[in-house]
Amino acid sequence: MAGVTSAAPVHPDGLRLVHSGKVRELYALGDDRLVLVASDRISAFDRVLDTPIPDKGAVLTQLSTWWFDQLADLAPHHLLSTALPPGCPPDWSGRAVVCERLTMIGVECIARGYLAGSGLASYRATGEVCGIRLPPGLTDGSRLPEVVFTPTTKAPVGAHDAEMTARDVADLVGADVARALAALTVAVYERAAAVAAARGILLADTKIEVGRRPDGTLVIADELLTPDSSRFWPADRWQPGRSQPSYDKQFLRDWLRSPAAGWDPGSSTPPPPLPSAIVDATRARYVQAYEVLTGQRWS
Ligand code: PZK
Repeated sequence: MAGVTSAAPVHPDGLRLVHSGKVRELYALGDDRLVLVASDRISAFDRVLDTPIPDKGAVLTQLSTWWFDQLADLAPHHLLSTALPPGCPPDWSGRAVVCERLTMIGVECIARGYLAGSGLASYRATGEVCGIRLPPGLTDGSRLPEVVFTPTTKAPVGAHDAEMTARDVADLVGADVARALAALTVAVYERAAAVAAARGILLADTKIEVGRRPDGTLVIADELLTPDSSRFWPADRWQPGRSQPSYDKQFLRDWLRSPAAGWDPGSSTPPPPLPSAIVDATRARYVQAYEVLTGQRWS
């Protein structure tokens, strides 16, 4: 192709970029498959940081792949292969998967067994989460009397997801699909919570993405049960009434808010570069989540 130049980003043969997220990209592979590529970029306070976290993309991809395998008998999933298709850059190895192209359902499907994050905020404001009334007296980290389905809208980039009631979901996708989504999300939570419990980990909540095949079959897609989509808490340190230590980015957020960072997350200035100690500690948390949950060493 001598003499051909383009301002568009270079993309591998046969692959067309279809979505670019904050930290991941999605390429079409022919008409009915996608390549999902996780980068080492990390986001916090709705910003993508300039400093990458080495191996983050591979750790999350491989943890997610492990979970798809653990849950394979529960429901169909979108994963087809972890082998890198011809033409892909070799540095995608370990952090790209080939998956079935689905029609995605525009609902973030969340199940909660414990109260934290936006669920806690909603409970404190109204006593309810997604229109579900919860008993009085619950606090940060409380176990819920039963697992609840607490869906949210999929907001466009820059906007925030909003709570949906069961009725909202039914109005969007129909009553039958709404019931099936709730049942699937709760079943994924229950199974994953049991797997995690055997490793000494509490699964507080999880968010799954669901798509449909042309025949209507619901299929679990995207990343599954990673620290970016779920709250995992060391069970032996669980203590309702405070924010729980977790395997997520809380550590990074705490540093970004600290005087050491010299940055105001509420400002429009870009976040500062991360010191190597913060990069290393953040990487170690992702690796630890992988190792504790899978029982395998990261290598
Ligand atoms: C799909 N996303 C979110 C992920 C991004 C955006 N199997 C599938 N079929 C059709 N669409 C999707 C999937 C999956 N997974 C996922 N958007 C569409 C997303 C990664 C990067 F930019």
